[in-house]
Amino acid sequence: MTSQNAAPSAPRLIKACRQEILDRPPVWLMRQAGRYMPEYRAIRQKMGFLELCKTPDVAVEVTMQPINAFEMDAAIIFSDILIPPEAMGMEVVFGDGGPHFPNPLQTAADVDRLIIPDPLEKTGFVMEIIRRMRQELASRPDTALVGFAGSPWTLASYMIEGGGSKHFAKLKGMMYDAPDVLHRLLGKLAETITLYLNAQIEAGAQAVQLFDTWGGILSEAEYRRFILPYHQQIIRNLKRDETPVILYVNNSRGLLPLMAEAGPDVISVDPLTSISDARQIVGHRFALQGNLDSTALFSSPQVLKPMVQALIAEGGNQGYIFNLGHGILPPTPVENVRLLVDLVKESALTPAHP
Ligand code: 1CP
Repeated sequence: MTSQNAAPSAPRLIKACRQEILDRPPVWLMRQAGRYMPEYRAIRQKMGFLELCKTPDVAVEVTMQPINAFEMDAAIIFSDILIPPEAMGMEVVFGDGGPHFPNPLQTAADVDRLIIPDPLEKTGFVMEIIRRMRQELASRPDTALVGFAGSPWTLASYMIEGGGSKHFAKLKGMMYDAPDVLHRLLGKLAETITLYLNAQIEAGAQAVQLFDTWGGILSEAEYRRFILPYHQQIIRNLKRDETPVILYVNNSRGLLPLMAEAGPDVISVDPLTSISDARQIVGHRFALQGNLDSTALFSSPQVLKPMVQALIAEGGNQGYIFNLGHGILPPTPVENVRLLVDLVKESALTPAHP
């Protein structure tokens, strides 16, 4: 993918993924639709989370809420990483304390019972959201549509622990005691996620992001065994000629070279490594995304503004996407989100081409 071959109409985010020189970086925020927005909370009063994910009309409305309110350069489809595990045959419940699986995986037989779902048959509602979103964005050709999935390791953590976890004792227990069973699960998940993301690309997702929220709990040697091969398998098998792949790993300090080995187009950097250090570590083959600390959005505008401006200057206008280092937090003040997006959009670093 060279800039000479790029379609002139590609959205700003896609141009940044291809490392084209821009007048300013694109901006979007991980988990930009959600509980910090009063419009989202109003819809959630009337509807459960899973029902929302499976009702394309409403999911499209929620996907558009941050775009209508703040005009980010990308929309991320409203869904959750735990939709594919449900399609594989696991019951998932989204409660007030976060999602959980009432019957977590414990044995080899539990893993063997999981199916590799046909993404259209079992998760057709996600593809429908994507198709409708592309129609919705037809009048905003510079706003990209981002699809996503959880990575096998992070999905396995929820499926084995039964929900969020502090120590990941069950997951690591399987890793130490029954690594072959864990590999079988990770292999099934990699196959499922490859099919799922390719279906999203076919439905119209213009970039896809792989979320490895819990990738950072492993040592480099363990990451090389239990995460990297599955990232490589997924990324190698995606239909990505025109669709960049963004890889996000939280707590990725020390793991950035291994993220690079997975071969994505974009490396999404968490808040613990500076963008300049990340660039030094991974080189210029990758665009970078990130990495404002989500809690910076709780600061006063006087404090937030110079932080955002410094990050815009550090990231630059080639191969950089402004984002947070992790998802936006529910108590985030809406006015600070507006300030952040406006600052990036006003930042024009070089004059636009005539
Ligand atoms: O109560 C509610 O309204 C539900 C809250 C909520 C929302 C808004 C959940 C439950 N999921 C989502 C949407 C979501 N989740 C999106 C799309 C929205 C957007 O980006 O605008 C995305 C991309 C996710 C991805 C996701 N879900 C991740 C990976 C990203 C990350 O931030 O690390 C993870 C780990 C999940 C699991 C999950 N789903 C929901 C919660 C509260 C959690 C975290 C559970 C935990 O504590 O481990």
